[in-house]
Amino acid sequence: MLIKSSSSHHPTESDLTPEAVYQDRRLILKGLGLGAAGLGASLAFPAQASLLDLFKEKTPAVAEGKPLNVTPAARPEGLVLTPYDKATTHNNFYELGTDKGDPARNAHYLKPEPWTLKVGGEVDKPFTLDVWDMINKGPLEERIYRLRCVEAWSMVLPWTGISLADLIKQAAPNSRAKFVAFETLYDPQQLPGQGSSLGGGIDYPYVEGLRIDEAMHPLAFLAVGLYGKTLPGQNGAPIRLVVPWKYGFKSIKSIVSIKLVEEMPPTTWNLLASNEYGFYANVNPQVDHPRWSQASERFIGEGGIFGAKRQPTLMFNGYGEEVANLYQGMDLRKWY
Ligand SMILES: Nc1nc2c(c(=O)[nH]1)N[C@H]1C(S)=C(S)[C@@H](COP(=O)(O)O)O[C@H]1N2
Ligand SMILES: [Mo]
Repeated sequence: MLIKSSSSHHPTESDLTPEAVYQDRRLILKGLGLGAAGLGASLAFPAQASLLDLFKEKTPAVAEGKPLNVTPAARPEGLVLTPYDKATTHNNFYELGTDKGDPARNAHYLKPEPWTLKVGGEVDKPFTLDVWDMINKGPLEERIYRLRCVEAWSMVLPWTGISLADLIKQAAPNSRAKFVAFETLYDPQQLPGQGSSLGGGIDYPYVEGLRIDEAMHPLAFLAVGLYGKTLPGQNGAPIRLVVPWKYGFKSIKSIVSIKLVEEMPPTTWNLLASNEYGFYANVNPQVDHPRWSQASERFIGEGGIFGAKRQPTLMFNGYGEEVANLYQGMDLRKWY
């Protein structure tokens, strides 16, 4: 039996600070500290008044996507899905604001149509994908995946999309291709947080990466839809990565570039705080975040995050049988 006494544990801020604050990644960002500034994040910024007004104008609206041509996946027994309205109003997309409701409020700035995605780097056949052509032609498939944010909340979502490996294979990677680097659109007109402190002071564009064997794993997915409809802006329209065994920040949104590279590419949250966010970021209940435990999570269902029941976090977010072999012989404490 596992008995956790608080004294045997390193002292965590959870004993002193409300959960919403201590699991707040914004606290490490430039211009923010513990206390009032952290709580009133966007208001505490000396932001341009006009832009701030724009941001507060609209209340978070539930997104309306266009129906996609996809056969629904079987609903797995015993897994409750996060409702569409929760999945589209509780988001992390800092380029559209750092509060959970900001991305839904500000998604109207993002114009996902038309959209091109470049696939290149260490490949024999680089190409530019017309994303809407791909969406319209299909075939698309639906996958129901768990999503576990590093902030210790989780969802279960039905994504529509294509396998990442299938797309990468079309570019014919050469023998120097060891990693895959992903990049979000850079356009402060469409992603206003990129041009002001409302984006948390992060250096944009948001970048992410995978080792090539991770990227080629059959579970790695490029989503173009949610609940059988086109992806809302706040969820990363029109195309975003979904890597279900890793913390949510690996699942980069609104991507314009996929580049095969030789060296491990830089990744946004690792650049910001390398002691808190590693390159691998595999969901691991045994390796705590320096500021909070990763042993359990709040599942966002009908009731939203407040009052949501805690449930144990699963190794590799429940996908260990499929992916554990990718990390054989690696010390997952070191390679967090
Ligand atoms: N470009 C970009 N991609 C991003 C983020 C972001 O801020 N910018 N946030 C990440 C984080 S922390 C999470 S948990 C997921 C959230 O996806 P969702 O809002 O669709 O649930 O998106 C990830 N992708
Ligand atoms: Mo996240």
